[in-house]
Amino acid sequence: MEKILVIGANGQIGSELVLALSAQHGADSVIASDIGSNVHDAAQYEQLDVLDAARMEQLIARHQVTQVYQLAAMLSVTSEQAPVKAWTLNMDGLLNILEIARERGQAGMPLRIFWPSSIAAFGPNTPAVNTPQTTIMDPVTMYGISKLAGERLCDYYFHKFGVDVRSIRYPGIISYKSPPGGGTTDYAIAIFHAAVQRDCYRCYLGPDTTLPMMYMPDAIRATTLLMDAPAAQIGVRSSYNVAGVSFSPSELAQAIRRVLPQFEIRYAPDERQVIAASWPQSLDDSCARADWNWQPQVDLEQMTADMLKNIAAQKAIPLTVGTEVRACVI
Ligand code: AKB
Repeated sequence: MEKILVIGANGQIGSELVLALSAQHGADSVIASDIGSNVHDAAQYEQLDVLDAARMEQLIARHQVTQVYQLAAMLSVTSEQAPVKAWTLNMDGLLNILEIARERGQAGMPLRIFWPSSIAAFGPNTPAVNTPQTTIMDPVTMYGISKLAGERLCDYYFHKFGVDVRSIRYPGIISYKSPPGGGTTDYAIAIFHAAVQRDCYRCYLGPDTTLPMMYMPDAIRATTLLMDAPAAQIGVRSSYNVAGVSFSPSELAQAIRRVLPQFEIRYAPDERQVIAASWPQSLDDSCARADWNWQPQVDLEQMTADMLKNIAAQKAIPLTVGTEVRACVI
């Protein structure tokens, strides 16, 4: 029986991953952990600071953990505000779990590790359209630099010590259950909240800034598909490109307008535009497709309809066509 530890379980991806893993393996098999309290009422919860390697090791031993999803990290925008803190958290958090996996593997108690990389690991000299799996990587943000270094660490621990570590370069993840925190792609969630509240949306990226994105159900499926694949099928030990949908703010606004024709958007690009401009527009994910049968299922129209419906239900606001929008102040 698998025993699964999710570190960073209070975050946008972690909170939904705990639910999906509990449905798949049973709630008894999943231990949620984060630095704070059990905000999502996980059935089993342990407080854990990812920088506390001794406690991490103790929890893994006590629960006889076989798989760890190490999701605790600072995202692109918050990392630019505190680069040294971001480097420490993002790198030491990963290194702690890789070292524990190395030691346990040598003692005959192997751990399977998942660690998220990001499209931020690419940079301005990376081919932006249909970005290949293996290509130039010259990230210009501290977040991206930590992701690229993390990918190299994962590859190193697999080849040098046989640690079964697996990773995905997540695009921007769109979801409605838990808010994202401090990312450049967060506009693509905030826009739906504005649309439902009948607010005009002030977008901090320019209208044509195309970025790779993915709806949360696809992101969770990609993650568990990769972790469930036999080790022999995992040909990439740094991190896999996975593609969902690519769109720009103006294309997303048009998709929202097909449901709510009154929706309005204005553009006021800020420093996040520089980050977004250094990232790919779309990804070639043929390696993930070939190695572990990855296929996205949700397109822009389906995602838009589902986001609007669920956010409207959460806020108890009816999705009414033609309702007046508050004036745009820019
Ligand atoms: C961010 O915007 O920082 C993240 C990411 C693309 O990794 N969503």
